[in-house]
Amino acid sequence: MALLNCAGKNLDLSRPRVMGILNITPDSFSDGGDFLPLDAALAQARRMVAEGADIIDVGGESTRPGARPVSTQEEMDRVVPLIQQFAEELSVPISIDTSKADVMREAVASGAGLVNDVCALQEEGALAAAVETSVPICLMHTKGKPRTMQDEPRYDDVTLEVKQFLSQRVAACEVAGIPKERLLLDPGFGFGKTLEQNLRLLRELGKFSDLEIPLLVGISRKSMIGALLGEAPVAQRLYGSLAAAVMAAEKGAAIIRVHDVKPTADALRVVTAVMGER
Ligand code: 8Y7
Repeated sequence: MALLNCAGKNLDLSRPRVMGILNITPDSFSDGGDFLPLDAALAQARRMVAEGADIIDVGGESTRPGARPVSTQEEMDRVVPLIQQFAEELSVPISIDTSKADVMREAVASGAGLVNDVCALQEEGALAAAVETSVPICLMHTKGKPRTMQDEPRYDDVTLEVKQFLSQRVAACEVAGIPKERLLLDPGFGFGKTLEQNLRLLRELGKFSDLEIPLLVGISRKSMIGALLGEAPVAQRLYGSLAAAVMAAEKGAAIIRVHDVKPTADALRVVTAVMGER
C-alpha cells in the first residue's frame, strides 16, 4: 500500500483514485467574458474536488496530435497563478502536466505536489529538474513526437516494449537520485498506439504489477473509445470511458485520469467495495 507525499498532502493509494483533468489553453475558459479565466478555472477545480477528485492535473500545453507548441513563458503564465491559488485553497494535491524543466520547477515552487510528464523526463533538463523537486513524478510512455505518433506505430509486443521503456526510465531516475518510491508509471494510452495496441495494453495491464510502482492510466474520452463506439464524438464517450476506467482499476491501476469526475468516482467506489483495499 503506497502513500505518496505530494508536497505535504498525502495521497493514499490503497484504493483507486481519481485525477481530474483541468486544461488551461487559451479558449478553455473564455466563457463569454463573464468570469476571469482564473475564477472560472478555480470554480471548475472546486467542483471536481466536490465531485470526488483526489488530484487535479493542471496542463497548459495541448498534447493533441499536431497541436501548436507553446513557449515556456506562455505555459508558465497560464499555469503558475492557478497552481498557486489551487494549492492554497484546495485540500487535494495539484499535479502539473508538463515536459518542460522550467515549468516543473516553477510549478513545484508554487505548490504543485506531483509532476505528470508525458515525455517521461526525456526533454532537456527535465530529469535534473525532477531530482531537485521532492514531489512524486509520473513517467508516461509515448512513441514518437505528437505530430507523427499516430503514423503506423509498430511493436513486436506492445506491452513488453512499453514495460521495457518504463523500466529504463525508472533506472535513469534511480541513477539520477529519484528513488522508485517517488515514481508513478503510465503506459500512455493513445500515445503512438493503434486501437488494437491500446486494447492489448489494457487487457494486459496486470503485467505491469511486477514493476512494483503504482500505475496511472488515462483513457477518458480518448479516440480509442470513440473508435469502439462507431466514431462517437467526444461528448458521447462517457459510458465507454467508464468501462475502461473500471477495467483498469480492476487490473490494478492506482490513479485514473479523467474529465468526468463524478461518474468515475462513483464507479470506483463500487470497484473498491467489491475488491476491498489493497
Ligand atoms: C495522458 C496524460 C494526456 C495520459 C498521463 C488526453 C497529459 C491527452 N493523456 N498524462 N496527458 N496519462 N499521465 O486525452 O494518458 O487527455 S493528454
